[in-house]
Amino acid sequence: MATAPNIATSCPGGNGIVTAAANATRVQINSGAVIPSGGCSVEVDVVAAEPGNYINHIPAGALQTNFGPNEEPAESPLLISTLGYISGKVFIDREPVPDGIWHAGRSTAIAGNTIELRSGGSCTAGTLLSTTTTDASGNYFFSELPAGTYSVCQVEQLSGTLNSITTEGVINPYNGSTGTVGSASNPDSGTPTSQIVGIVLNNNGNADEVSGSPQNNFSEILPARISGWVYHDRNDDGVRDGGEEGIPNVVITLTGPNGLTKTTTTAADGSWFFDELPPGEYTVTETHPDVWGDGKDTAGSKGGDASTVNDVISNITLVAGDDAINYNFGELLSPDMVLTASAVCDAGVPYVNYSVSSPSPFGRMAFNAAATGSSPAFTISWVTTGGRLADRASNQPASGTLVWPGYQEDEDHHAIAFPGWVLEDEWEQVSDDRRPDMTLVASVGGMELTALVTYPEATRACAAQPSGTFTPPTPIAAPTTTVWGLMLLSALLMLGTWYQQRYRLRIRN
Ligand SMILES: [Ca+2]
Ligand SMILES: [Ca+2]
Ligand SMILES: [Ca+2]
Ligand SMILES: [Ca+2]
Repeated sequence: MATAPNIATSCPGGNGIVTAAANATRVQINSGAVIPSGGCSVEVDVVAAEPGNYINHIPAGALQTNFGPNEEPAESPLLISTLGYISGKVFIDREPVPDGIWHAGRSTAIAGNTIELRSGGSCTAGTLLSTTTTDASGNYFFSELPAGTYSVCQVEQLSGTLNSITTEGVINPYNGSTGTVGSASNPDSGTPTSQIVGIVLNNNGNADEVSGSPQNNFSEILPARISGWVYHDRNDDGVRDGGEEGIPNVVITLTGPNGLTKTTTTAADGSWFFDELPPGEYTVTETHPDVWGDGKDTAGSKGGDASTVNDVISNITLVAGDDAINYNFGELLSPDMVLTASAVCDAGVPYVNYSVSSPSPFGRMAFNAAATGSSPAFTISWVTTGGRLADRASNQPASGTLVWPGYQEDEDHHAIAFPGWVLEDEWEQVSDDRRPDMTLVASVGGMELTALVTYPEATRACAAQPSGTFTPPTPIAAPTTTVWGLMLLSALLMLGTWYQQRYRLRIRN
């Protein structure tokens, strides 16, 4: 047994159930321990006085347990060499502050990770001498090395982990041989993901007696994640309650350790996240969406300071593997943004004039930001009293005029359809959810303003003329099919009010 034996066991109860003393020749699992079905393993370091190839042999019957002796013999090979070696471990460091040190019971071994041994002091320039993979305990081992300079190179990062501390090993001399520890790093290029280069193993004048270098360790960490929402805090309590919708397209910036800066925008549901984060202290900053009134900000599951600076949540400490949620920015309807809308009739055509406005400086700024530029930002929707979306126009200015949905003209701007009227030999009124009332919804930056508007007149031609001046919008494209009777009707309509009064309008039940 090696001095200060390095014990590891998968048996229930952990390392404490194993007795293995320095220089002893015997390992014991203490009385009272339970061996699970399928067995468990005990690992210890062993030493030998003379170099050579040994087979550790446990004959049948030599292993005594309360349930009887082992029925089959067991063998484990052991090579004792005075040539050089380089070894180490690959593992997940789960300490709150990662230290790159293997902690039995807390760290997790990474098995099957590929490690290359290259000649000289570079993982990119050195000749590949050997490749191995870590065993179930995360250990790798290159042995039988002559004196020389070597580098060990971790080729790939285990999926789902981030680089943490890579540690150069120590030099174990043999009979006065010397050596120099390597230089550990995680190259910025990512090729290889981690390396310990320039490990010098010297002999002592005898080519067969070379120093070794154990504990060249690669530690990794689980990344952290942080997420939250930007939402309409309808009751202004700083809590994202049911029915409080998210606000999309809001810019969120994350700053963190070592100059880390990341930016994202909220999704359609108002959510945002950053992942693959190293441990450290973070700050989340919201770029406040102009058209909204500002609401309360709240730190989430891993704490932080949401009260010192508006729209900033700072002092968020993330440790490896953390999933920090609910870092939320609540917003309010801009109190001084209003939508006004009124229905008008002009030359027999039903229109709505709408306007989004604001008397206050903040509101005007928001309003101007949305209303100007190459693509005005307002979306105007028509919603029936039954909740049906009847029409929608995007990229509209903050004020304008829209034709009532259901009205249509031909290419000569003659009316060929009205909401609630059908032409069957003569115009007949039918039920239509686009009349008499509709809700006009102006949407901008995720905020919705609404106004109820009433069809200007119950007649198809909305005959009562409004007062004031009015500029009609660009005509709507006419249907492709032209009906002769319809054209005649249109021609008659052009003759004016006198003809309009001649049409009999029949109300159908
Ligand atoms: Ca690594
Ligand atoms: Ca709320
Ligand atoms: Ca805000
Ligand atoms: Ca705020």
